Order: sequence, then structure tokens, then C-alpha cells
Amino acid sequence: MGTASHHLLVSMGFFVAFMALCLLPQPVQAATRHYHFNIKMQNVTRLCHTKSIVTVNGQFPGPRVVAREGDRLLIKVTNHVSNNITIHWHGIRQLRSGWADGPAYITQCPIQTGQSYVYNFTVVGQRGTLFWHAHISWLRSTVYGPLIILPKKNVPYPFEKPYKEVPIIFGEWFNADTEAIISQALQTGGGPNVSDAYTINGLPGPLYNCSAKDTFKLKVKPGKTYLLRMINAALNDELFFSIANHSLTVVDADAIYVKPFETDTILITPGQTTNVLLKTKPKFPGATFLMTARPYVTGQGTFDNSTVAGILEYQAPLRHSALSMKKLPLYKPILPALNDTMFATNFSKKLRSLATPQFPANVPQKVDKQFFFTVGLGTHPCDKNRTCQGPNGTKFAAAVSNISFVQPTTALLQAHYTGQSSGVYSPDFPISPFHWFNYTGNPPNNTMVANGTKLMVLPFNTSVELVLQDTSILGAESHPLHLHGFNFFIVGQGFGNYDPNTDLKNFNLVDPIERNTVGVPAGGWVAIRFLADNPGVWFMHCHLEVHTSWGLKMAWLVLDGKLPNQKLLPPPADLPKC
Ligand SMILES: *[C@@H]1O[C@H](CO)[C@@H](O)[C@H](O)[C@H]1NC(C)=O
Ligand SMILES: *[C@@H]1O[C@H](CO)[C@@H](O)[C@H](O)[C@H]1NC(C)=O
Ligand SMILES: *[C@@H]1O[C@H](CO)[C@@H](O)[C@H](O)[C@H]1NC(C)=O
Ligand SMILES: *[C@@H]1O[C@H](CO)[C@@H](O)[C@H](O)[C@H]1NC(C)=O
Ligand SMILES: *[C@@H]1O[C@H](CO)[C@@H](O)[C@H](O)[C@H]1NC(C)=O
Ligand SMILES: *[C@@H]1O[C@H](CO)[C@@H](O)[C@H](O)[C@H]1NC(C)=O
Ligand SMILES: *[C@@H]1O[C@H](CO)[C@@H](O)[C@H](O)[C@H]1NC(C)=O
Ligand SMILES: *[C@@H]1O[C@H](CO)[C@@H](O)[C@H](O)[C@H]1NC(C)=O
Ligand SMILES: *[C@@H]1O[C@H](CO)[C@@H](O)[C@H](O)[C@H]1NC(C)=O
Ligand SMILES: *[C@@H]1O[C@H](CO)[C@@H](O)[C@H](O)[C@H]1NC(C)=O
Ligand SMILES: *[C@@H]1O[C@H](CO)[C@@H](O)[C@H](O)[C@H]1NC(C)=O
Ligand SMILES: *[C@@H]1O[C@H](CO)[C@@H](O)[C@H](O)[C@H]1NC(C)=O
Ligand SMILES: [Cu+2]
Repeated sequence: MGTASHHLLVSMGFFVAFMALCLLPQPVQAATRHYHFNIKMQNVTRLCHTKSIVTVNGQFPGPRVVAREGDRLLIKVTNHVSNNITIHWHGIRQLRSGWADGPAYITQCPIQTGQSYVYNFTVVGQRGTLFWHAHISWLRSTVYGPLIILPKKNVPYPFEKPYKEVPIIFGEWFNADTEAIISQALQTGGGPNVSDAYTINGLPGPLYNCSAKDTFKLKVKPGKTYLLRMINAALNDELFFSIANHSLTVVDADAIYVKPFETDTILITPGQTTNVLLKTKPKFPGATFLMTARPYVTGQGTFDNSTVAGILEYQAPLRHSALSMKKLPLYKPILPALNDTMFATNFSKKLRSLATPQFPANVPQKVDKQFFFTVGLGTHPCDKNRTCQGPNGTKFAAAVSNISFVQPTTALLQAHYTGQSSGVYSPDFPISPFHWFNYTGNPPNNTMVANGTKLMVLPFNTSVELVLQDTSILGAESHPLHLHGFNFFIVGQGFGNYDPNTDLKNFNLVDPIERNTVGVPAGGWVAIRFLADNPGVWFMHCHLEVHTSWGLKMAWLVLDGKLPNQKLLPPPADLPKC
């Protein structure tokens, strides 16, 4: 059944893409591709629990969106559920088209029940795997799907042409309603309930109770090369992934080609994507190998420590009977320990941009503005007359530079564009925290964080260097920071407190990895650089949804440039209103 539903998913994805191609005249270079996302409820059963979930077109995971580099996408989203919804095209640069980015109350008001909105954007200078997901509250727990960007026609991959391409999207399954979980957590101030299973393409697999029939199965032929398009759409967990007795060659991360390297295990944070080549063995008829994923965890709280498994199955020639197949053992991969920070560090150090003349790494060599932001957890006081379940009776909070972001009730981009920002946001996000403390040392006595809706304003084309420093206020923890509207280069990283006197000289300005989501090391820092060449309001937040809910988020406001092609385009007529 797992295989059947997977194949259904595959064929539906291709069907949608096929329809899009057929319905339109086809210019030689760029095409316009149309999709229709109907947001609707669907009953889905996993782990013997049937649940009514929010989906796109009744599919879980959602439909595959396929485009070529250079194409325009027109995706009409119609909301048939009682929840407000928005969709984010995670990793798409959205050059001058910020209205189509999707985070609720940042670039748009939500699409309300009965309303539609057409996301209209082009794919520029990116090829590889990205994904789309709901960007409001915790709805992305079920509303997500692959976004596949093929190279331009007749442009080959900078690696061996794969025999087949297979998306592998990780998620988290909750038996309970995730909207109830986060709203309960925000009320009590405690940590939210954790998931009941991890999933591969929506399927938890045989290591969970009542789940063997819901197993992702990849049937392969011997001696072929498969391109696995891996996506971590899990809500709250970084994941290790491995396939027994097979190594993987990493070739692309966050839709940017990398210098290929081989590894038995990959680490992928929520918000990251990784393309790997899997070379199947020359002969292995009927053999089956498990592929498994489980979390990499650095925080103090409870978490889902379970393991999702799928099956890699070598097709047996017909003359091999089921009996002879049974004799072969089922191989299982060995994953790193749940807290293996050493692996995480070594893995991230292997990631380098391809940096060839055709695919250069345009690392900003000079810096106009330097910023230093702390990221981490903290606390808010409990409301009077109530008891709270956060640390010492407080409420959990999270912050960037000690400012816990307060979500506005109208969209920031509209407020900026219409000149009505007063009372919505203030343009005074600090370039560094107001108070120095030993960020990764013993926790300070006062763990309370401040609130605010503050934006960092950048003139067009500012070359930015940003150090993201983890704090140990409530324990050091890795935070996958995601920036909208840009890719950035990860020019340095380390443990302890960032020290420009010693760390700056070790920056890699030649071939650093370029991506949209970076795991800030637990008890450490990363330095990133990007060129602010995209006018608009751009969200930056931890991609652990619980931390985003607690306020680990902020936004950049990049101003228009002088030239006509350096300005944000006007909003579309159907842009939702608050
Ligand atoms: C889901 O199941 C419930 C209970 O069986 C039923 O009332 C409801 O109509 C179903 N919803 C959908 C979308 O099929
Ligand atoms: C999409 O955006 C482009 C650029 O702004 C515009 O020319 C085009 O008319 C839009 N298409 C639709 C269907 O809104
Ligand atoms: C969270 O878990 C607790 C303890 O198991 C349970 O009492 C509560 O109902 C759960 N909350 C939700 C929203 O499911
Ligand atoms: C699975 O089922 C067994 C037997 O009913 C039970 O002991 C075990 O706790 C269950 N495990 C989970 C994770 O629910
Ligand atoms: C997962 O957590 C449970 C509950 O804390 C514990 O009993 C179990 O041993 C853990 N499993 C693994 C694989 O760490
Ligand atoms: C990882 O966990 C193991 C077992 O729980 C523990 O012995 C070890 O000290 C931990 N390592 C780190 C780096 O925290
Ligand atoms: C706190 O509780 C007292 C007694 O029940 C009540 O009089 C008071 O109004 C409550 N205060 C708040 C802020 O809810
Ligand atoms: C909670 O209180 C204990 C004892 O007073 C203290 O050691 C600890 O640091 C406090 N934790 C937080 C998060 O404030
Ligand atoms: C910060 O705290 C750590 C751990 O206690 C300590 O090793 C380090 O020297 C401190 N750094 C500074 C600058 O005080
Ligand atoms: C924190 O509290 C301890 C004990 O109450 C005190 O000795 C220390 O000076 C305080 N530290 C700061 C930075 O206020
Ligand atoms: C910040 O907001 C939270 C939740 O809205 C509230 O509990 C807390 O008291 C606020 N803190 C400050 C410093 O305003
Ligand atoms: C949906 O969004 C609108 C506009 O922000 C808001 O007024 C309304 O309360 C929201 N509805 C729900 C169900 O969250
Ligand atoms: Cu985080």
C-alpha cells in the first residue's frame, strides 16, 4: 500500500506538470506553469489514528511542483478550510516579487476561507530541490510538498545524468491536532507535545506500531545512479539519514551545486534540501536495505526520539522466487548518536560551493555593514493569577538579540509599501545586542526577553556580514536559521563566543557553501554574507517551528534601488487583505 500510494503521488505530480505543459504554448526558453492548489480537509490514517488534516488537493504530502530554471510559476491557491492559510515557496529568491513569498503577516495577509490568491513568480538562477509549505501557525505540519527546479533545457547537470530522480521528503506525524498542540503550549508556557512519528513521503514505516503497511519503498535496478531529492519538512527536528550498505554522494544543497563528496549519512535541518546520488550495487537481486532517519538533538526539552524507515529494494528477476528472496537478510543502517555534534560539525565542513566558471560562488568580498545577532531561548513572565509550565514557572520564549518578535496584525510589506508603518513596526533592530554577556557561558540570572516588531533596514545593494551567535541562556541548542529572499554564503563557523580578532582571518571567501538555511551550532556561531539586492521585507527565523512560535524571528527591510529594475513591483490586485 505504501508503494501504491507513493506511485500515485509520483504519477499525480507528473500529471500536473504534464497538464501545465500541454495547456500552454511552449516557448523555447522559459515557460509559464500553472497550478491550482485547493486547500481542503482530508481524512488520513497513520499509526492506526485517523485524522482530518489540512491538505492541498487532498494529497498528503502535497503535489509536486516542477519547473525549469527561468520559468514563471502561477499558482492559484483557493482556501476551502476554516483556517487562514498562506503558502511559502521555500528558497525561491522572489526577485522583486516579495508579494508572492508567503509568510503570514510579513509579506501578505492570510488567504481567508473562500478566498483565492495567485502566487506569481519566476525562478531565477536556481536549480535543484526546494519545497513549498504553509507559512502560518503550525499548518505546515501537513501542508508541504516538493518544488523541483530542473536546469534549463539542454543544460546538463554537472554530474552523471541520473537514471531516475526520486523526491524524499521528511515530515513529522502527530496523532493530535497540531493547531491544538501549539495553542495549548502558548497558553501553558510549556514545551509543546512532540510528534508521534517521523515520515518519509508521508509514511512512518515498519519501526512504528501499526505502520508496516505505510512504508515508503524505493524499487531500484542494479548498477544505476539515482538522484534522491531530500527535503526536511519536519516541524521541529534536524535529522540524520542513511541507507544500509550504501554511500551517498552529495551534489546539491538548497538548490545550489556543491563540490561532490561521499558520505554514509547526511544531516539535514528543517528548511534544508540536499540532492544526493545513490549508485546501486551491480548485483543484488531481491535484496532489501533499510533507509532510516532519526533526529539530531541538542536542546534540553523532550523530543520524539523515534526512527522512520523506508525500504530500498533491488528488483528481482522473475525466476527468483519469493522463497530465495526471503533468505537474504534485511540490512539496517547505523546512524550517529542523537547528540553527535562532532558529526554535525564535520558534515557541515564538507559542504563547499561547486565554484566553477559556469556556477560561480559570488561571495561578497567587501562588507558594507556588519551585524551580530544572538539567537536562543529565554522566558516571559507568567500572567498574574496563573501557573505556567515553562522554566521555574515562567513561559518559554525565544528571541533574536533578546527581542522576541511580536507578529503584527497587518502585513509588514503592505505597511511599508503604502507608507503606513507607524504602529505596525519600528525600523530600529539593533546591529548588536544591547548588553554583552558570556553568550555561551553560565546562564545569566535574568532569562527574561523583551518584545518588539523591529526591522533591520538596508539600502539596496548593501553587502552584509551577519554573525549569528547561539546563546546558552536555557541551554545551548542548534538553531536552523532560514532567510527569505536571499541565499547567503556561510563564510565561517565555530564554537564558543565569536571573536573577530581570531575568527575573521579563518573565513572562507573562495568556495563557501551557499544556502538559505544554516544550522547555527549548539553553543557556537556562524558568519554569513549576502548582498541585499532584492527589495522587500524578508523574514528570518528559526526553522524549528516551536522556536518561531516563541519569537525567534525578525525581518529585514531592503529598500528600493534608484534604477527602475531595482524596485519592488506593485502588489497584485488579488493580494489578500487583513
Ligand atoms: C472524515 O471522517 C469523518 C468521520 O468519519 C466524516 O464525518 C468526514 O466527512 C470525513 N471528511 C472527509 C473530508 O472525508
Ligand atoms: C505575473 O507577474 C508579472 C510581472 O509582474 C506580470 O507581468 C503578469 O501579468 C502577472 N501575471 C498574472 C497572471 O498576474
Ligand atoms: C499533550 O499531552 C498531554 C499529556 O499527554 C495531554 O494531556 C494533552 O491533551 C496533549 N495536548 C494536546 C493538544 O493534544
Ligand atoms: C507498541 O505496541 C506494544 C504492544 O502493544 C506496546 O508495548 C508499545 O508501547 C507500543 N509502542 C509505541 C511506540 O506505541
Ligand atoms: C526514547 O525515549 C524514551 C522515553 O524517554 C526512552 O524510553 C527510549 O529508550 C528512548 N529511545 C531511544 C532510542 O533513545
Ligand atoms: C550524548 O549522549 C550520551 C548518552 O546519553 C552521553 O553519554 C554523552 O555524554 C552525550 N554526548 C554529548 C556530547 O553530549
Ligand atoms: C486574580 O484573581 C483574583 C481572585 O480570584 C481576582 O480578583 C483578580 O481579578 C484576578 N486578577 C487578574 C489579573 O486576573
Ligand atoms: C530556576 O531556578 C533555579 C533555582 O533557583 C536556578 O538554579 C535556575 O537557574 C533557574 N532556571 C531558570 C531558567 O531561570
Ligand atoms: C564564557 O564561559 C565559558 C564557560 O564557562 C568560559 O570557558 C569562557 O572563558 C567564558 N568566556 C568569557 C569571555 O568570559
Ligand atoms: C547572579 O546571582 C548570583 C547569586 O544570586 C550572584 O552571586 C551573581 O552576582 C549574579 N550575577 C549577575 C550577573 O547578576
Ligand atoms: C511579551 O509578550 C508576552 C506574550 O505576549 C508577555 O507575556 C510578556 O509579558 C511580554 N514581555 C514584555 C517585556 O513586554
Ligand atoms: C484570519 O485572518 C484575518 C485577517 O488577519 C483575521 O482577522 C481573522 O481573525 C483570522 N481568522 C482566523 C480563523 O484565524
Ligand atoms: Cu531554533
